[in-house]
Amino acid sequence: MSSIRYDWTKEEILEIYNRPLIDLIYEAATVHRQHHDPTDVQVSTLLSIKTGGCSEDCGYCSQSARYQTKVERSELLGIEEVRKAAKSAKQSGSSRLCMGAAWRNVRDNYEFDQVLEMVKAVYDMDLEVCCTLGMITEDQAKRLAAAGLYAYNHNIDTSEEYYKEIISTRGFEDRLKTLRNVRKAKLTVCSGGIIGMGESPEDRCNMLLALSKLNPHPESVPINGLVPVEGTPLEDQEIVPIWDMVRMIATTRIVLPDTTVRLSAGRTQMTDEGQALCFLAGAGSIFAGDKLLTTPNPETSKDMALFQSLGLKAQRPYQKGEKPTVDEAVYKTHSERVVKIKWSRPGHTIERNESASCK
Ligand code: SAM
Ligand code: DTB
Ligand code: SF4
Repeated sequence: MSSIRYDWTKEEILEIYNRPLIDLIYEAATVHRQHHDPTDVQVSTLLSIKTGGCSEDCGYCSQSARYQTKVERSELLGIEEVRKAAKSAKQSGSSRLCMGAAWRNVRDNYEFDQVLEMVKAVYDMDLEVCCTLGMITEDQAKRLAAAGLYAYNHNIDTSEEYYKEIISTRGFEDRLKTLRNVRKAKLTVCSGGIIGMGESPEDRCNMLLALSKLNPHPESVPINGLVPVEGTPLEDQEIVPIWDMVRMIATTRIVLPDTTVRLSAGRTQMTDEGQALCFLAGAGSIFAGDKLLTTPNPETSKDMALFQSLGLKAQRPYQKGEKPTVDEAVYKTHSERVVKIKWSRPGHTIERNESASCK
């Protein structure tokens, strides 16, 4: 059984990444079998609960307000729309619903209250609930946990060195800070990145090095192949070669043996045989459903046929951890919390102007 290491070096990871592919896949498949059931695949469905109009400038993103893409901005979804999406995700075999919002960070307002209600509603349907809402504070992470959240997705995206080429409106350290806040709330961490943005093999390995320094390692690491979106600065990037995707999945598998490696965006650009190699190299999870957040993904029926051919099965919820408990007292609404703070300042009394409030 390979050990869980937090002391990997750049050189070691790069040496793994550059091995002859045939040896690399063999070793990754061996590690995969030591730590996971290779026929078991965790399947998540994505739901964009707030689309477009984001203030950040992430160079790959269809949802940044800074680029002219075909994505239309929408308001936050209502609870019923979320329940409906969760029901259909469950019926199609997903064990997790991942709700994404095009936000730089979470603000303590009525919209966050609504997200907490969404989390609780999906939790009550016995699905694992994941959110990806941008940067969050420790308090916000704790309120999400109290509402029944199981995982928080926040990608480091690339190496610290290459990060500045892709995003200027927040730093690599900001991403790590949110991951620390997520851990303080005892949520499981989902953090990975994208390949195919013009980064070097060293950048890919340095991203894995940064993930390997997180203690404990993230429970889930998504490896996304860039989906070049018209209107974004990365619209003309070549589709990442399948061999790079397999190499990256295999290297992630070896460096983070206990982690679930998620074969994420970019699957519509791959053949069935290419995806089969990714599963062989240690991918243990996918996003299912014909849409990711704003870009296409393979049809569920196509994925099910692939699972059938490869002898894979979709994992049931909470196979890798306990169902969290809901703490009604902690995930109180913003207005309830604000009132509490306002009237509890020691030594400070506020006179109510009753006649004015009647007017
Ligand atoms: N706003 C939140 C954030 O940035 O954390 C959540 C949503 S964001 C769309 C989630 C992740 O999706 C990004 O960190 C990035 O890794 C991935 N992603 C976004 N656009 C992509 C694209 N065009 N191709 C591949 N991955 C993409
Ligand atoms: C992740 O790493 N990949 C997912 C999920 N986390 C939120 C998102 C992929 C988005 C692909 C581009 C889009 O559909 O907008
Ligand atoms: Fe906004 Fe997230 Fe897209 Fe960056 S990746 S522009 S933070 S939605």
